[in-house]
Amino acid sequence: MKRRKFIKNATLSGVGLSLTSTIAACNSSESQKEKATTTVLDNTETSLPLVIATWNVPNATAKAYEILTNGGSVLDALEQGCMVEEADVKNQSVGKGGLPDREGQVTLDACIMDKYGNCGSVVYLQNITHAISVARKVMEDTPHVMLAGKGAEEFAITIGLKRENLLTEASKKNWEEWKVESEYKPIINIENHDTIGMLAIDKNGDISGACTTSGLAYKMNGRVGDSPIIGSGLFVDNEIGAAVATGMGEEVVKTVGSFLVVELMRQGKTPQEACEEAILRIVNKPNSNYKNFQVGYIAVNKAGETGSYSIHQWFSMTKYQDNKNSNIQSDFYNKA
Ligand code: SD4
Repeated sequence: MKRRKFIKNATLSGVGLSLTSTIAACNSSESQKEKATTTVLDNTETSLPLVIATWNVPNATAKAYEILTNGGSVLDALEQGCMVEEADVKNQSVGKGGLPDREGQVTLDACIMDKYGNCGSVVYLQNITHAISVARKVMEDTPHVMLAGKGAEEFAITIGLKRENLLTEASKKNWEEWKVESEYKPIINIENHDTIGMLAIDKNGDISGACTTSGLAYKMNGRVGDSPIIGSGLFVDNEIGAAVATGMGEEVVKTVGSFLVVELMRQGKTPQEACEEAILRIVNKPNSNYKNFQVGYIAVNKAGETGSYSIHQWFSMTKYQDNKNSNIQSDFYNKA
């Protein structure tokens, strides 16, 4: 019903796509999926702009949506949306207040990719809250794609960002408690509400994406995850769609997850089907110990259809569209 309304009321702006196909509503269980399946008539277009993000981050999507609806650029929307989470010290998987590595150092990874396929990223960035802004400037102002460590930090200073201590008292306390046992074990969904991957389509139908994180808590010093790796943590192809990952970065990197999701959409899969197949690539590996870690994907295609899927329950996607900000529980693999 809701889906029907969505399609009927769709704003006739943007991509000029003509669909004679079936849109399977995403992020729902099989039965919900069936109920919500609706045939879309020729010339029906999706309502734009549209913003989706990993986890429950309504303030971030609201910021991005506000910028897009006020005529701002999609890169401004993504950057400022991500900055909301980076600045929130209560969020312990991104920016200031992020949980540190084993040595007590907070190190950030981030990347951004635009509609032309340009991209920028930073890895092992310290003492700078807004890693996403640095990634954007790497893309826009340098001949490179990726800057790491000290070089990234020095570059951040040249673009006017300030050094600050990212280790808050709360995160320091958590780290000190962890040190008592020093047992490294990924905690499923510890990232909830925090690490942010965001995809947006502007009113012209152009897609871009961004991702920012402090990575896995208590990682080895020097460890870099999937989030700043173009193709793994994030991939955008403005002809097809975009995807972004969250969770155990090592597993995402091994399957070049976000690129895989986009390529599966290129082959005709819906965003939902593509996210599901990318998760299956991980869990169906021989000797996969998927029960011990979480991975989640969200994706959007050029028609504005979205999808999300994870290994375990409680992953969710925040979606802002048609002036409505909603958090949608993701369907998941491990129902045992
Ligand atoms: C990483 N993928 O560093 C990140 C962590 C993450 O939600 O996304 N957490 O592996």
